[in-house]
Amino acid sequence: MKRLLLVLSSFLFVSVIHAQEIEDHDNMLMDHGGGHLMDMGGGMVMGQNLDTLPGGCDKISATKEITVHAGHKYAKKFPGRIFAFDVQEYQFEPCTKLTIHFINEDHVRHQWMMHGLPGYLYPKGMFHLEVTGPGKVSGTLILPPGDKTYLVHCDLAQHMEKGMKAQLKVGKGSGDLPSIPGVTEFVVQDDYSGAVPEKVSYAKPSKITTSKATANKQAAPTSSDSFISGMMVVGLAIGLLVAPFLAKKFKGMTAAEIATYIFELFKEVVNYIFQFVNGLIKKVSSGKT
Ligand SMILES: [Cu+2]
Repeated sequence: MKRLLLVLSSFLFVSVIHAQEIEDHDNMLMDHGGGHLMDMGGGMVMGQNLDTLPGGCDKISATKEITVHAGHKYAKKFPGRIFAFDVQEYQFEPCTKLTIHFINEDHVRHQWMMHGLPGYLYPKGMFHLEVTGPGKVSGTLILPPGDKTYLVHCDLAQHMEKGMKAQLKVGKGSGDLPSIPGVTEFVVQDDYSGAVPEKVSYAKPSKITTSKATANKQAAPTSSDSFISGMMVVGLAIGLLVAPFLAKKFKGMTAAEIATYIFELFKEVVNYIFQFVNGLIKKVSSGKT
C-alpha cells in the first residue's frame, strides 16, 4: 500500500512538473504604470494600451486575438536560420484592438517587439512582449490608422538576424520588409552550394605583407577621421563639465533612460556646433567675395 502511494504521488509530481512546462506569466505580472507590466520570472509587457484611441481612429474597428509561438523549432524550415516565430506575416484593419498571447518555447529569452508606433501612445514607438522561456505572456495594443507595415522582431542580440523577424501590416501596409523568413529575400543571401564566387580571390599569407609606404598611408588618419575623433573629445569634455549638474536630474532614472537623454543632448550639442561652424564658414566666404 505504502509503495503504491509512493508511485502514485511521484506520478502526480511528474505530471504537475509537466503541466508547468510553459509557465503562464499573465497572472504574475505587476502593473508598473504607463503600460509597463513585469514580474520577477522574466515576463514583461511594455506599451500596453487597452483603451486609448490613437489619433485618427474614431473607434476600435475590430477586436482581435492572436497566439504567437517563438522557438528554434519554427526556424527548421528556413535554411541558415536558428530562431523564428511560427508566423512571419500579420495583417489587421486600422484601429484594431489586438491582443497577443506570446508563447516562448525555448529555454532562452525571446521578445515580440513591434516598432514604428506613434510615440505619444507607445514609449519609443514600441510595443513589446518578453518572456524568459518556456513561458507565456499576453499584452494588448490598439493599432494606429492608415496603411503601414510594422517591423516585428526579437531584439536580443542576433535573434533577428537568425530569423526571428516578422512584419505586421495595418490596412494595406506600406510594402514588404527585407529578410522576413519565407516572405522576402534576405539582404545578405548566403550561398549553400559550396562554390567559390568568381570575384573573390583568397590571397596567400605571404602576399598580405604590405610595403611601408602603404602601411603608413593606411595608418594616417583621413580628415573625416580626425574630425570624428575631434567631435568625440568635444563630447567627452562637455560630458565631464555637465555631469555634476545632471547627476541630480538622473536620480531615479534607469541606465537606458540616462543613455538616451545623454545621446539626445549630445546630438543637440553637435547640431549646434555644426550650425555655428556652418555660419562661420558662410560669413568667411561671403567676406571673401
Ligand atoms: Cu529571441
